Amino acid sequence: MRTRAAVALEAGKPLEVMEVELDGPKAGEVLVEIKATGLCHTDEFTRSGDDPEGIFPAILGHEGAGVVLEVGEGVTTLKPGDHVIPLYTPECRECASCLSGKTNLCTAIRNTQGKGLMPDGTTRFKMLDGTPIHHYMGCSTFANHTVMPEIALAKVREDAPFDKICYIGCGVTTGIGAVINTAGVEIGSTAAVFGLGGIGLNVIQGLRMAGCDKIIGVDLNDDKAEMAKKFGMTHFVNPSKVDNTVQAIVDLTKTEKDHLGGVDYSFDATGNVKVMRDALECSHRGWGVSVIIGVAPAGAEISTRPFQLVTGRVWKGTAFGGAKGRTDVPKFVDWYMDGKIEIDSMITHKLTLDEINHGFELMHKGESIRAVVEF
Ligand code: NAD
Ligand code: AHE
Ligand code: ZN
Repeated sequence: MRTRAAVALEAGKPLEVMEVELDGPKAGEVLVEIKATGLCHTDEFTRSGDDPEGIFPAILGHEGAGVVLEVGEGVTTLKPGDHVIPLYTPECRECASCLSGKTNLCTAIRNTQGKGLMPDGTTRFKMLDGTPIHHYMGCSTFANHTVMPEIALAKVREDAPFDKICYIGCGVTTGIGAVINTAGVEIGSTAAVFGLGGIGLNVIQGLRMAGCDKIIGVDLNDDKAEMAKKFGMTHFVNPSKVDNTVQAIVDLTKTEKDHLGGVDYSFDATGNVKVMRDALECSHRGWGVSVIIGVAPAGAEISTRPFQLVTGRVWKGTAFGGAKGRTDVPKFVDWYMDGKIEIDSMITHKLTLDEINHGFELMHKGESIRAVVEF
């Protein structure tokens, strides 16, 4: 079939919206009509050329929602008409990782996914001249139609609006999941969140749900503070306006009984390795846990004095908020529909596919939280 997609032809170039050819689903695969997709900073990271796994030409996008149109041979858990959210972290329920009970990082198809291919090692997308186009994160939601493995689709309720629940495909689940699954934040904790964008705001929302007492937001952009306050931020630090960001956070958490200070939990949602260091070092001696969410460019490395860890701080990372997609994503959709989590106000811009590059401009200018393309 033919469909319309925004294609990343080369690193660093704007996406080009065009008609592409899409082959139907093979065994174990599903054809999905994408109804809406969010623009996550990770799409921009890959588009820009910073991603060591970036392959071009590719159809980016991994934060979508849509409807099943057709299923391939052997597909048993989905049928045409089902509403689905694509999962860049699939859940096969059979691999060693899924069975371990210790991680959400299903390994069933990670190898081919990282090469921009379907599990059989081929691509379903091509240009009208026959040039193959790579898949991205196993999703390619910047296309009106895509083909995905059955294990990489979460079936969700049919009354949930696509233009909101697409955000659960990455940002919402990553942020809230980082708090609940990865950090395991307890009631009464203190926390610092670095980067108050589409991910950081959901970390803040998760911290409020977990019953955090003090939630310190950190961002270079003062304009991000207003929205963060609405989601539960209690204090704001702009690193460009203080001498020492770590000290500023430590000072905010000192009490009469605790002269040391430091947050119980910190989260990096910037992808900047210097910020990751600050996030670790502002966490409390003896028990502070710092969670890396941000994705850093090729070649970037984190560093700190080992003494920071010797003295009890723990450095962790999280992908998709530690969520098991087919199991957890439908629950996130229920939480949204039941009013337990807020999404609508974070979707600051709605675009058509033709306007997708404007969405990346808004991200760069710091003017959007989430821009969503509706098909
Ligand atoms: P975003 O662009 O919406 O937000 C980033 C925020 O960080 C912005 O508000 C920006 O002003 C702020 N910022 C940038 N540099 C800063 C600095 N030095 N100090 C303080 N604040 C700074 O991006 P997003 O969509 O929220 O994504 C955030 C990061 O999370 C990206 O690196 C993205 O790739 C990553 N991510 C990771 C996962 C995962 O599963 N681990 C999932 C989604 C996104
Ligand atoms: N390709 C990059 C790494 C990108 C990365 O870490 N991706 C996250 C999800 S970001 C979603 O917005 C992830 O899920 N990682 C686990 C995995 O298996 O990719 C690189 O540096 O090579
Ligand atoms: Zn993402």
